[in-house]
Amino acid sequence: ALCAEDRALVRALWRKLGSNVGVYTTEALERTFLAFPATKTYFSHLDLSPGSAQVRAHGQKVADALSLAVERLDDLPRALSALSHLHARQLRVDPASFQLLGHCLLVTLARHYPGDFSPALQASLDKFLSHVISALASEYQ
Ligand code: ZNH
Repeated sequence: ALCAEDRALVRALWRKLGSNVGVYTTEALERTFLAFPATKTYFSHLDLSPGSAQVRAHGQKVADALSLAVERLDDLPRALSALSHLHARQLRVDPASFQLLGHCLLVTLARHYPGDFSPALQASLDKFLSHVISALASEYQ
C-alpha cells in the first residue's frame, strides 16, 4: 500500500489539478496514441483526430476513475473491480498498455507542473499509478 507520505503527495497534487484532471488525462491519452500508436487499435470506433470531442469524453471517464482511486486508496482493488472486469472480459485490452497510459500521464503532469514535480512526487505518483494498474489488471487470468 502507499505510505502516508505518498498519499499526502498524491492527494495534494489532485487538489491542485482540481477540475483539470480530465484535461490532463485527455492530453495523456492523445500522447499515448502518438507515442505508442498500437494503443489506437482499441479505439477504431472513435474519432481520434486532435481535439476530438470523443477523446475528450473518454478522457473525462478515465479521469473520473482516477479521481475515485485517489479517494479510495485503501480499497483500490474493490473500487476498480468492475472496471477491471470490463477491460479484461469485454474490451480485452492488453494490460501491458495500462503502463503506457500511466507513463504518458506522468510525462504530461511533469510538463504542466514542473515546479511541483520533485523526485518524491514522481515516486509517489508512480506508486499510485502502479496500484491503479495492478487493480485494473486484477480480473485478468
Ligand atoms: Zn480504459 C473505457 C478507465 C486504460 C481501452 N476505460 C474505459 C472507461 C473507463 C476506463 C472509466 C469507461 C467505462 C464505461 O463506460 O463504463 N482505462 C481506464 C483507466 C485506465 C484505462 C483508469 C488506466 C489507468 N483503457 C486503458 C488503456 C486502453 C483502454 C490503456 C487501451 C489502450 N477503455 C478502453 C476502451 C474503452 C475504455 C477501448 C471503451 C471506450 C468506448 O467508449 O468505446
